[in-house]
Amino acid sequence: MHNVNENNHTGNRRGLVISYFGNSVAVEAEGAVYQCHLRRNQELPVVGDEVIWREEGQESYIVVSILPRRSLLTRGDSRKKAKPIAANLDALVIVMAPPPIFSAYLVDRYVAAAELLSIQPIIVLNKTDLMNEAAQKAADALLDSYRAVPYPVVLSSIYRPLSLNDLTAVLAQKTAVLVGPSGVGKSSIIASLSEEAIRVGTVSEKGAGKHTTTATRLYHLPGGGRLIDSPGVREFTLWTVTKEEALKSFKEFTPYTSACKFRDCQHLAEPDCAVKKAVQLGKISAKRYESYQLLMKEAEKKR
Ligand SMILES: Nc1nc2c(ncn2[C@@H]2O[C@H](COP(=O)(O)OP(=O)(O)OP(=O)(O)O)[C@@H](O)[C@H]2O)c(=O)[nH]1
Ligand SMILES: [Mg+2]
Ligand SMILES: [Zn+2]
Repeated sequence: MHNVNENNHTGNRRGLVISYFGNSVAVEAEGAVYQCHLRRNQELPVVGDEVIWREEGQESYIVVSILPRRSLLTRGDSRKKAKPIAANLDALVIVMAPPPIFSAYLVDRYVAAAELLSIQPIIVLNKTDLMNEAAQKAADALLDSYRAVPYPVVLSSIYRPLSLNDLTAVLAQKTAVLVGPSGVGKSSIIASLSEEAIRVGTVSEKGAGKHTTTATRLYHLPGGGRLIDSPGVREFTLWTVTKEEALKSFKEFTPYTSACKFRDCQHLAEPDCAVKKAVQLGKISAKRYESYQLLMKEAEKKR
């Protein structure tokens, strides 16, 4: 928070938003972090934003503007207003724990969000150390729906450090946000991958009990790449997905849709639907199709 180059104190500088506090943000620039205030009428920066900022008075900093965003992930809060979570993402890491926590529907909501933002969804099943052989088989069957699309699937446990290598490989040089229910191990995974996260104290010491994340924060990976930790989702309604969006976001349907009898087929009750036929033949996961039907039903209600 100190040592601003004296020659630069009137000049605009560029930085990366690593944390957000309501009326200020932490901006990282050339290895240092500056707490920058926000003006009342300015567009709010979010974690992952590249911003222009400057010093305004002694050790007082302000955000001047936000550089254009590559992507912006939002979620609906209780008032059904879109609430931004993070910007400039390349990947969405969807973290789950073994059943009964695992929710295919929630995974599919996130996958749809990633597809609509054109960012890479990665599905992580964490806490695999808690599963016996039978549970592992059942989990593998669930995950096959995603491998078939294909989406990257990683089985991990923070007690088996090697299991995180696949994740590190997929995330190299990328900016990714970890999302998923509270307690699945998002912060623990980040702490296993980033020394910086341990220093900041993103998780409590092993066995010291629960330490729920309350603020979104960005961490650097040692080999390049950035991981954003976010609070676990408590509400189930994440986004208002329209029918058009739901139709677009199941990308494994695409090779079949041109063979549907109706050009505007929604793959629900229509006759001669090639998507439904593919589901019956096991070429499209029945579980994924079930999520699709639920999303379409939800979209119908919101019209
Ligand atoms: N057995 C086991 N426990 C784990 C694993 N990963 C995390 N945990 C434990 O699960 C608990 C919750 O982990 P967190 O990392 O805080 O979970 P989170 O997803 O960040 O939760 P929120 O911040 O509330 O969203 C902690 O007690 C961790 O030690 C794992 O791979 N195996
Ligand atoms: Mg956490
Ligand atoms: Zn169809």
